[in-house]
Amino acid sequence: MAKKKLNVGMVGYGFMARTHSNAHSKVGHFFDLEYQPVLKAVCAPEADKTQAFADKWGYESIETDYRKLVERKDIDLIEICAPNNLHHDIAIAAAEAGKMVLCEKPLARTGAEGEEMCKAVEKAGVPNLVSYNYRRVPAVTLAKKLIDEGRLGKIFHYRAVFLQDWTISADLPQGGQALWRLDAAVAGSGVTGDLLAHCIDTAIWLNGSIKDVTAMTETFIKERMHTETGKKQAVGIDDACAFLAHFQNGSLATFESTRYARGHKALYTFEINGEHASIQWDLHDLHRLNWFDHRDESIVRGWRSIHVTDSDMPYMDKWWVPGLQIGYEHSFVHQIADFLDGLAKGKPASPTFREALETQHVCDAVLKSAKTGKWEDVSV
Ligand code: SOE
Repeated sequence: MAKKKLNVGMVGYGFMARTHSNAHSKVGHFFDLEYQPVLKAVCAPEADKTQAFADKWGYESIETDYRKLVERKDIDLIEICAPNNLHHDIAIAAAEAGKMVLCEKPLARTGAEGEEMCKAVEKAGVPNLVSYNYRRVPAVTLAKKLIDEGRLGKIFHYRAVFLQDWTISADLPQGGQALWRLDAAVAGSGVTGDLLAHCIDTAIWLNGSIKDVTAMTETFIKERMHTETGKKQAVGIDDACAFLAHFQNGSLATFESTRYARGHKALYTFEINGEHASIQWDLHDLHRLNWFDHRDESIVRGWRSIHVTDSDMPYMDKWWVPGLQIGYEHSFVHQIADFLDGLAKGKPASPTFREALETQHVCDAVLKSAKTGKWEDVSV
């Protein structure tokens, strides 16, 4: 049967636009879906770079103004892979033009911006999704299944870290195309919105809502040259952040993130300890889930490392044969597959803008607590 076409208008041509474009190109080869994405247009202000991206990934056309892109009749889905300060305006313009919206994480710079974006997509009634890709790493999806089946019993502890080391040099400028993540005006925050947002999204998905937090942040390099002004400017982002939290279900959490952990490029790990069992996951070994079950007979009890590749594991029947693992980029393929499947079934994929707003509220409470030095409730 001929597939329905879903015409994609991509905003951005950076790292995330590559992950999303790759996912669109691959999804139809591996998943049987009613919809097939068509790479219609890519949009960014720099025409030459945008054209080069279009040529490389097979986009049919380019735009240099997102307002023109969202008005185009031949576009169904606007995908926002632009810096965080643009998410709000592009998402609202897209929703008002009746387009579906897929937005890279974090949803917005603040909860207030995110709330306006939620209202816009809800008023327009357009399908929407925020890209928290790690949920769709099969081992993480398996963790969700094990928890939902009650195999861990009552959850006591949730522990997450996301460690990097790429901003240690004081010579690194802030701002501009490659380094906007260091510019608070553009990014909204530092590691809190960029890295902890991933940890928080996974945590809420696996273990439910977070009630309150107490946090500390640090900016180790206080001034950096700004790429756009050429001047030294105060650094407004958090280079490191650690916080404690209570979940609504009574469990306790610790979260830590930094871009100053020498030796770590993207060490995202979480561990969950329940009454009967514990699980551990590590992005550097993303196809494995570690599992300890106290109910095992004592002489064989111990941590086991589940190689998540068999065809009865989440998403794995779509790929190779048991024993052959997949990687980071596949989480984006799974994301678009779930989004397209949700469209066909009229059942939205998660997290929608509204669901992802919860992560934004936790980030706001974390940054507030780092300033007040007090426990802060998470807004609902
Ligand atoms: C930052 O270096 C970054 O690219 C994040 O922006 C991504 O969301 C994360 O998945 C990897 O690290």
